[in-house]
Amino acid sequence: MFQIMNFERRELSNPQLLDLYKKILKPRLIEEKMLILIRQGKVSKWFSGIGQEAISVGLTAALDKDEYILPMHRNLGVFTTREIPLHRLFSQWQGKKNGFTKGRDRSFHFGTQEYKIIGMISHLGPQMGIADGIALANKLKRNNKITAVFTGEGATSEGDFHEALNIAAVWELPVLFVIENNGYGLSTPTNEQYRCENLADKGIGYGMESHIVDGNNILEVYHLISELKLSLIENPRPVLLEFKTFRMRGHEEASGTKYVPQELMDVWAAKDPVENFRKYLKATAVLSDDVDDNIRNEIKNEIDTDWAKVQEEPEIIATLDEELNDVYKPFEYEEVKPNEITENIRLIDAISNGLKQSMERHDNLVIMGQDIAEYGGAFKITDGFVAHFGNQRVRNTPICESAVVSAANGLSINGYKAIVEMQFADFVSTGFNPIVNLLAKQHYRWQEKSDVVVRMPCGGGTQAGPFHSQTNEAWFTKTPGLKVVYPAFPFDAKGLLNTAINDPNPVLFFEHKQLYRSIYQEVPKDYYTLPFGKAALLKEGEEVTIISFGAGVHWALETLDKHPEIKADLLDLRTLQPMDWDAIHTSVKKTNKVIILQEDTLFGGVASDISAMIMENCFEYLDAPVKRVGSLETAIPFMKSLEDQYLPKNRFEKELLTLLEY
Ligand SMILES: Cc1ncc(C[n+]2csc(CCOP(=O)(O)OP(=O)(O)O)c2C)c(N)n1
Repeated sequence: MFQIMNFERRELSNPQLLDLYKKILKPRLIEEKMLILIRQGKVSKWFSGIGQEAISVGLTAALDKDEYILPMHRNLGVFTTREIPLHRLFSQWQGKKNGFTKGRDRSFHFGTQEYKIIGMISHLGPQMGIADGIALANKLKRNNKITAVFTGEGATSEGDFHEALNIAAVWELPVLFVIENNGYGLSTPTNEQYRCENLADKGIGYGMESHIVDGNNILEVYHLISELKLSLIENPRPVLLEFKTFRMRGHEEASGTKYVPQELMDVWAAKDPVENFRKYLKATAVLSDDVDDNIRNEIKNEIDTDWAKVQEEPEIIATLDEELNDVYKPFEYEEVKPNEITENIRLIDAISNGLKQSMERHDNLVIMGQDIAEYGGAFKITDGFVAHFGNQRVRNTPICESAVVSAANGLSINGYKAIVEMQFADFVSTGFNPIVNLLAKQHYRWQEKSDVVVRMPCGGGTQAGPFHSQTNEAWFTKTPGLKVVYPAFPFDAKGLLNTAINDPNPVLFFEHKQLYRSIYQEVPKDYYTLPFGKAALLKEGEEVTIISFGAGVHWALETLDKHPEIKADLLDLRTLQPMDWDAIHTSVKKTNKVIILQEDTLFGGVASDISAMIMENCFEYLDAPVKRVGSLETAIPFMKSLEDQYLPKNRFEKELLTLLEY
């Protein structure tokens, strides 16, 4: 009933062929068991890779064990071919502790450094950018390793696909981009997904070699990947591979296949990758019936034993400590004291200075951003860096924030530290997904750090209009897993940036553009660090607490200069996540009145949460309602008169005086 496909063994010995057979049979038998368990209600969700195993298995078998593979939700064969003990996989799927995510993420949504497999986040596309970063790290290490990343044909419609392929092409990264074209993205057939004849045709648009491969023929897959592996070592480059295959079951088990024409199912059933390979091995006398039976029984026993073992593992018990402690990777802050030799420099110089000294300190630190290399960046912060550190570590990127942030995460996974400079903080929106979903959640999900700093030139007052003036810290303070730093002075900026770079967690580092060249301070010439989570008490007084950060601190200082009679505590928060709640509570308990000044629009901003925390913790100390002052609830306008009205600077004085009179 199965057609014999054209298998070519080339130099493969009988034991090698049998080994490949065992490898392709294993995921199939596991899946067959899973299908039974689903019917018994013992497994809830299952994304089947039946019919697609030759790709996962053939590719993984051809790569070295220490070469990173980034699979998707149908690539069980990658995990089994890397020989992850089955009970660990089962634990993962059952949400038990011996899995890879402590019950925090399901199915194949995990990574493991032990097996050099980096699993997906649900958003599909970011995988490809991570692969770029991993491959870049390999290239910088000159270790001759290649990286393979999987995607379905559906996810090739995502911008991340384009961005990642483009970066890989421009940077000549040794990445295999593996498209498993299985006919459907959930219920969407390929003709509603893309218009070119073959997805491999897109390679030409990226200046990239591409191949169309029979994804159901394990030997074709294995030989091609083996050849490419050698070829990529000789000539590092990305290659686009379109594997033609078919999804034989529903998108996931519950969703069925009603929309798939039966004749299509029949055609592809005849091309079953496991059955055809078995037929070939039997026809060529490599595999006998007895040996086949033994192999099957052995795998089935392993599955049953490991499944039984996992049933005995206890269910996860939720504890607050364990959950909260895993959001961030523990970071041992190393204090490097500022030395006394200082220079009077601007905020922008302090940032540049800190960056440079951190680049010297960490030879695994890579900076990426648009126009940051020879041009020195939009604000010239990295001017001269290429001459000093070379263009491998100071990298111009194409305009593609999403894949660059994902690549930064890939660098981190493969032993580097990464800084991404947003040209303007506003443009982080096109890199938002990987920041809040990938970087922020990675440590909590599978205990892997994301050693990335995203630098954010932000803020208004420069008449730059709605898309070059925003201060969007609240987009990120909302998301557990991110740290958010927002200095107002050169001294703080340099010390906090150095700490941000040392910290293995993802940090959003806000740099106010209007302060860049207007604020001077004596700043130590040498390297030093400052701790996160410590507000600075800039002024002390008993009447009122003023809480602010960034440009707001300077507006508050101006107001206090104008009103020397006001006796205020002025707290500059410096970091928003972590927040120095102790400093806030201590001051409020002393002054009994509080006003919070933020540059962002009010609703949903940091001031609102500070206000709520004060209400909850200091209510009985308050002599007046907590006052928040922020920008108008509009986009930030361009013309000066409009921008002046929008920003809270001019309203702050009035609100402060009103509060004092309450
Ligand atoms: C950004 C995003 N949009 C939508 C989804 C929902 N979704 C999950 S898988 C999937 C289909 C993916 O199709 P394809 O890439 O071809 O992979 P396949 O499932 O066929 O292997 C969709 C729409 C998602 N996970 N992420």
